[in-house]
Amino acid sequence: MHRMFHTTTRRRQTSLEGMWDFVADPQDVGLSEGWYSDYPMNSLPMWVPGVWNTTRELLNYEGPAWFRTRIATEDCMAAVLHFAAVTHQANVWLDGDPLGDHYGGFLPFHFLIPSPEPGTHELIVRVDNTHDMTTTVPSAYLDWFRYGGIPRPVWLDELSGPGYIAALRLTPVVTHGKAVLRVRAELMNLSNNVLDDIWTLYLDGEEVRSERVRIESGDVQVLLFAVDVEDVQLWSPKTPRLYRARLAFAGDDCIERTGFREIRTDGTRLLLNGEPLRIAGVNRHEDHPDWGFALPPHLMLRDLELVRDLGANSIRGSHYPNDQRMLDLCDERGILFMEEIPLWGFKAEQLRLEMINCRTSAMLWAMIERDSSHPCIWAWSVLNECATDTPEGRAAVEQLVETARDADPTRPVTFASNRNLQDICFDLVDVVCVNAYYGWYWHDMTWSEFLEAMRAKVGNKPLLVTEFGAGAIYGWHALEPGVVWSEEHQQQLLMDALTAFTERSDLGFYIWQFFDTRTDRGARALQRPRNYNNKGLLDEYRRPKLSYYAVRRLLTGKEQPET
Ligand code: ADA
Repeated sequence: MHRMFHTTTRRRQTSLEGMWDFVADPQDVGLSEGWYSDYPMNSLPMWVPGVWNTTRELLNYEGPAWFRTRIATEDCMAAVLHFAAVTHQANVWLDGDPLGDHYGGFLPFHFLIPSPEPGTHELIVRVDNTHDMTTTVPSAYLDWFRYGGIPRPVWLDELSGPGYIAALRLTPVVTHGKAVLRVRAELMNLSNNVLDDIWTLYLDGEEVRSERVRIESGDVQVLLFAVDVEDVQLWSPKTPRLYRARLAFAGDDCIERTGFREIRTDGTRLLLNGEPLRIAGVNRHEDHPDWGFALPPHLMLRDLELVRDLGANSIRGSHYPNDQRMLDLCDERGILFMEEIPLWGFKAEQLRLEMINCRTSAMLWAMIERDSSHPCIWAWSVLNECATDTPEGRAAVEQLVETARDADPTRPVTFASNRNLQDICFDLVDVVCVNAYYGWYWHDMTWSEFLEAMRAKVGNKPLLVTEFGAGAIYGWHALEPGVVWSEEHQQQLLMDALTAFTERSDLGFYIWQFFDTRTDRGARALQRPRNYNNKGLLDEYRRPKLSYYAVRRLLTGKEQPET
């Protein structure tokens, strides 16, 4: 399932999860040799959704690769082929004909296939995970692994028509306890005749709005409206009340889920439903040694159980739009989420490039379009550790913040800086986020001095330390203090930071990071033993280090279990 709930009652939905055929194309000859209609014989089996890097001989493969599967359609008016994510460039053919392409490794896309012939069809996808310094987002400079593949679900919807709901976007808004659901939908007429029919929106099974529309053959009608939700039950971490919205139109329907809560800033504070909210969170990559970033839902759930056990109330989905099922689970469990686009570590000269600007704005728009219904998302983050101490950085932040506010005026917008006291963009955002590694990379100030200086710079705005941490190799111990990579030293540095944070009432935080993650072998390989970023509270198999228990004690008062 591509979500944690059923998304339709009308469409015939087929998951394309399974073993697909796979051929790597290191010489990049597939396009000129026409592999889209003449697929090579020497294929390997490859699990979808998955990344090819979990196949031993392909661990470090970067470049184009070709996937193939077969899909079966019955008699229908149209079919829609959905990809929840392909990393990073996808070109898609059906029976040798191009369906289209998409760039952006963490966001969904789909193709409408009008009146497909009943029977079996050959689906071929060319995937390219090449990273470079001038056109791709993320770039080739990274501190996570360059996985490639089709890491999230692929599925086919068959439509009986004549109506097709081509898009449904919900934005829940609460102001002073009054709830409104903003709806944007696209209705299409698939038939050859004029369609004169009624659409209806249901909330938790009750009809809340219905209207007649008249749509010419092949045309699309955009619906844009808001409905008041009376006697709303608010979503909160303690009572994560969700509502089910169903839009029905002329033989089609779409189901989405949402929750109503108010999130706003008030001076240095964040308020959730009018109550002060203190973020105590963890940074989490989508990563596991056996799955890369194609985590199956039961592992997402397990991670969330550990977040809960730790006593954290939020996840920063560093550093890209997460699988939507993870957000569904956070909605259900009342875990807040900060979501980000993968604009990571870009320098001024890269931020000047037209291609980068276009791609990042498109990603930000698409992320918000996909996720505005999720009550767990409390902030959009537009970048991480870019040159926000330069005019190019400022121009990029200006453009991205404007895009985010246009796409969703209801949530705070932020970015994560490591330019900190030199940053020139904090006035552009609602919440200031800084990454700082005192005691690990940095030694020029104490935490208290840094936080004091940051507060003076930022003034009357919420301030979060979105990253801080230290590395430790799981199971590596030292009696003496200060031994780098020991669990004891990591614990000491994290506690030093958290003690300084808890002395202040005006600060939220996200620990870097929840568990160890496989990382790039590039520039920083010598600072990354095992080719892992070892700053996890847990190791990559989610085995706890001393820091896990120390943070848990601080956040929940719970002691380390006796073994
Ligand atoms: C940065 C970056 C993280 C990670 C971290 C580290 O702050 O945002 O992705 O690379 O540093 O471990 O050094």
